[in-house]
Amino acid sequence: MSDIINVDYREKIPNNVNLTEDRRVLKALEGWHPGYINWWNDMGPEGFQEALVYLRTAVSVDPKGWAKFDYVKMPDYRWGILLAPSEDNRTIPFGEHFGEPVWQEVPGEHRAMIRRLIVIQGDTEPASVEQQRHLGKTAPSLYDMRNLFQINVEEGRHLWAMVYLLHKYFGRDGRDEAEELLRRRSGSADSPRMLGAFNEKTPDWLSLFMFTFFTDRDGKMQLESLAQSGFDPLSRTCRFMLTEEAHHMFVGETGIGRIVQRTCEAMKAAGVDDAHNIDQVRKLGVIDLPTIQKKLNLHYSLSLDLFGSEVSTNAANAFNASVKGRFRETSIDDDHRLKNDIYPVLKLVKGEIKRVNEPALTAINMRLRDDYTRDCAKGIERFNKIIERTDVDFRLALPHVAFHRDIGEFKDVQATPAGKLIDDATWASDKDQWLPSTSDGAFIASLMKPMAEPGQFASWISPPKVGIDNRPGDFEYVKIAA
Ligand code: BYC
Repeated sequence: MSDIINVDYREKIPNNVNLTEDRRVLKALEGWHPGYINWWNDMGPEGFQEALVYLRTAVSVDPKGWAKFDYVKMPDYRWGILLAPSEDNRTIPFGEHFGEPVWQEVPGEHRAMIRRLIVIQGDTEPASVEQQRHLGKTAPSLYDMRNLFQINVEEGRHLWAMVYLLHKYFGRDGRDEAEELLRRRSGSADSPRMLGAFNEKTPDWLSLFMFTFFTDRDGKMQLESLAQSGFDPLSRTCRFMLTEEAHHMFVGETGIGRIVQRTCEAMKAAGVDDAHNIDQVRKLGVIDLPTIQKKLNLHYSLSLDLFGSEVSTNAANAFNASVKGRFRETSIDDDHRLKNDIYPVLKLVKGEIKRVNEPALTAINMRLRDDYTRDCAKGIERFNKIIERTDVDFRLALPHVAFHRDIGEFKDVQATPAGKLIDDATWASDKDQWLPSTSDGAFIASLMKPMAEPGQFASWISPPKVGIDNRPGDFEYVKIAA
């Protein structure tokens, strides 16, 4: 079968997988579609379903020319099934099937494992839309509002991507899982989303930017690992999703950067030198840097939990089975089987945090998390450069991996952001210094006033350097009263 680079938009479900000739899957997806639209109408961006949003739609999976921008009402967005082109003669890059041709069908012995990974991935996508659904109402500008909605429709598309795999390759149980993906709800007591961070609230725009910086970056790492998969349709799906994920992280990184910039500039203009004088800084109508640090602590620690336990037989089995690889697997210089390798893991040993060598195969999650931490740290340094350029004396930092954890080695202990183990009483009395407190939340909430005129920006965030699709600063990214 030749590769289809361009996406067929004449179809009800745009796709580059030849759906018209795959009657069974087409029918299954057409059956799922109304439930999806109901979900979008119930759980998608609240209050803006009729607005015209300047959105990007993928028209081709060719990296050079795949975007088309236009005003679209979100429920009319063309959610489609898009896979990256298949690579000629691709072979499995790791695990016990290393070097064999990739699979075009699901191998029976790995069926349950692959389905589980697809379901977990699929579950996060609608969860994030649910978490962010109320944020349109407090957008700091039309530019930011448009970026939020772009992310939301793309998360919707990522759900479609996983649902396609379930319908195409998993028969009846795939169909049942696809229904369940529309039934669970973020934060619900009865049927919550599967992973912790996706049941948390995203109460304000600083949280949104932290989420897209930290949690979408976990998405990038997980998608990169799944893109290595021996199951080629999963690999190709994830490869295309990664191109969209990049924009989500861009929104997070530039969002935090613009907030930091604005805070530092306002401090300088008012002659406030002490970044820790929170009251003085807050009076300027900007978010003080210590509170930004607290939000960072929260979202980084929640996102670390998404990597699972440091030492995990699930992860070892998935690697061994050639189902889920490592970050940039093909550029790692080793045997890609990890039969005799070791990897250092941070563990709790007799009440102390120590580095312990573990079989590299069971330490796959730890390795991915380390790659993630390095990626996050680079971003934090870029924020520190912004602060340095304004001469404000403050540095942002990632907290220790033992801080505020619910999964893995450190879930039963308490630690400070510096990594000092503390007892429960100290944690209870001091945690408001490290995590956003109720009053921090109330202060940030007081700043969340919508800015709905083109070119207008809230007091606490700098305008972006360039517009989306090179549009000018006062471009009307969202026509609200459509
Ligand atoms: N919360 O061996 P363990 C994204 C469970 S984000 C709740 O420690 P494993 C996006 C685990 O399920 C990326 N439960 O971990 C971003 C297992 O339960 P069972 C999403 C958890 O399996 C922003 C047990 O604990 N994609 O795309 O090696 C916006 C022991 O598991 C958690 C993926 O995650 C948790 N945090 O690794 C939109 C990729 N952690 O089965 C989208 C697919 C562990 O014993 N998922 N458990 O009942 C995976 O690769 C792995 O399942 C995990 C866990 C990394 C999640």
